[in-house]
Order: sequence, then structure tokens, then C-alpha cells
Amino acid sequence: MGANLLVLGGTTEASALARALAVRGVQATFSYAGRVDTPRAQPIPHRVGGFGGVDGLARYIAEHNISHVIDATHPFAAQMSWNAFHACRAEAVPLLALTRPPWAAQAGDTWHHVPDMDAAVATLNGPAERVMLALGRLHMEAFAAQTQHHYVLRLVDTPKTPPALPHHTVIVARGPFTIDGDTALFTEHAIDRVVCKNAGGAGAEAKLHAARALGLPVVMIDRPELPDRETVATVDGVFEWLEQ
Ligand code: 3Y8
Ligand code: NAP
Repeated sequence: MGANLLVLGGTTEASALARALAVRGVQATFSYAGRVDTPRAQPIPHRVGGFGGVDGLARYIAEHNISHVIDATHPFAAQMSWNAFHACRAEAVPLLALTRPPWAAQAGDTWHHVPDMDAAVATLNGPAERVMLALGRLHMEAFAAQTQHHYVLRLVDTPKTPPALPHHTVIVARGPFTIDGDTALFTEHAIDRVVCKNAGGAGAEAKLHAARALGLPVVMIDRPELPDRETVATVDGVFEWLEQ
């Protein structure tokens, strides 16, 4: 195959792909943005940090003789996905997205879909509640517009500076999470409402089962627009595509 893959990672699926590539001895490099202090170790060579926009990624592809790019980033990592789309077109290198289908509400769910983070903040304009923000670190400051709530924040790393939210509790934990763990967390913190992204996948899904079990409403942030690229939902799908 003579392949030399660049895997844009940071998700459960990306890590599963890295394990399969290592087992098969396919030459590949795993790429992290460098968002968290200690990202999960990978069984293939990895790099950390931005490429420097579309041009930086195009240059990386050319200089490292990348034969294929697999965009296995999170559905909300839209900037990375758009950059990969344009850089691969510029370098005429095949691009495949490895992602997971969005979650869909089931019987017993009380979801309120919102299009983006700002709409999620706006929808919290009611009386004071105890709100679980399962959004990570990058967007929690936006909720300072609704200071009446007590926010429970789940973060991968301890924040360097305390969040600018007058009433909050920080939980430092990285997924994948469990249904029992999230049910206990929501009970212990007397959560009234959960705010999350429609990430899809299994690594972040536990909170939906916990919310359903406890009858909690969920503010579900829908996915941003992503480029129209070839997409698979399984690691096997990646190898079928590579064999083409
Ligand atoms: C740096 C690399 C693996 C990947 C595991 C998945 C599952 C656990 C659930 C909640 C939701 C959230 C957040 C989350 C999950 C997996 C996956 C996933 C959500 C790591 C990781 C990196 C990141 C970046 C981080 C963001 C944040 C988002 C926390 C590794 C652990 C909320 C997304 O502090 C920060 O700056 C965190 C930033 C981007 C979203 C945000 O906007 O703040 N992920 N998460 C990647 C890099 O540097 O390139 O250490 O493993 C990966 C995982 N996080 O291999 O096992 O596949 O989604 N990650 C969301 O889904 O809403 C937590 O708390 O319930
Ligand atoms: P983003 O907003 O789409 O990307 C912002 C910039 O970060 C990109 O333009 C790129 O910088 C750099 N970048 C992003 N992902 C990268 C990667 N895998 N390798 C190298 N550089 C990367 O991305 P994000 O939402 O902050 O996500 C960052 C990382 O966390 C991704 O790996 C993603 O898979 C993971 N993650 C994100 C979420 C989420 O909720 N957003 C959830 C779980 C995991 P340059 O332009 O300089 O190249």
C-alpha cells in the first residue's frame, strides 16, 4: 500500500483506529491539538499542536509525504475539519472522515435542541437551577451571561484560573464515562438540567442515560456545519477505503 497516513485524532474512534494501524504495521502519525495537559498515549508516532491553518497543514502533508488524511476529530472540531478539507484538496491527497452518528432522543428523553453555544446560554434564562455543563473548558465562560444558576463543570484538566461563574463546582475527569458514574454525579450534585453537545459516540453518551433515568431535561447543542467529505463510522470502513 505504501501508505503514510496522517490521523487527526482526539476521539475514541481515532484511538481505536490508531490501535488497528499499529497492529497492521501501517505507517501513520497521530495528531493532537495540544488541548489538554496529558493526552492519551498512542501506539503509533504522534505530534502535538496546530499546523498553522490550511497552509501549514498543506505544507505538513507535502513535507511528510502524507498519502492519505483520516479526519477522526470530534464533530465539534469544525475548524480542523474545514482546514483538512481545503488542505487535502490543495495537495490532491485523499481525505476520509471517521466519525460517529449523532445521538437521537429516545422515549423518556426531554431534549431541547439548540443550534449553537450562544443559543444554549440564551435558553437558560429561567429561575436559578443546578446545571451540569458537560462542555469542557473552552466554552464555560459564555455561561457568565446567566449568573443565577449553580453550574457543575466537568473539565479534563484543573483550570489554571477559576471559572468566571459566581456559583460553580469543578469536577476534573476525562471520559469515557459510565452510566452509574454519571447517575451518581447528577444525584450527588442535585442536577436539574444537563447541557451537552451532540457529540455522538459511546465515550460521552453515559450522561444521556443518566438524565433519562433521573427524568432530567437536556439542552442538546446540534453539530456545526462540516465539509461534504467522504465519511465512515467504523475502523473497518477506513481499511476498506484504504484498499480501494
Ligand atoms: C485533547 C485527548 C480517547 C478519546 C476520549 C469522545 C470521548 C472521552 C467525552 C462530558 C463531555 C467534551 C471534551 C469529551 C469527551 C472522549 C475522548 C471526549 C467531552 C480528550 C482529549 C482531548 C480532548 C479535548 C477536549 C476539549 C473539550 C472536549 C472535554 C485525550 C480527553 C466536553 C466534548 O480542557 C479543554 O481544553 C478540553 C477541550 C476540546 C471540548 C471543549 O470545547 O472544551 N474534548 N478531549 C485532544 C487534542 O489535544 O487534540 O487525552 O484523550 C479526548 C476525549 N474527550 O482516545 O479515549 O471520543 O468524544 N471531551 C464533548 O463531547 O462534549 C466531555 O464531560 O460529559
Ligand atoms: P477546532 O476548534 O476545530 O480547531 C482549532 C484549531 O486547533 C485548528 O485550526 C488546528 O490549528 C488545531 N487543531 C484541532 N485539532 C487538531 C488536531 N487533531 N491536530 C492538530 N491540530 C489540531 O478543534 P477543537 O474543537 O478545539 O478540538 C481540538 C481537539 O480536541 C481535536 O483533536 C478534537 O478531536 C478534540 N476533541 C474536541 C472536542 C470538542 O468538543 N470540540 C471533543 C473531544 C475531542 P491550526 O489551524 O493551527 O492547524
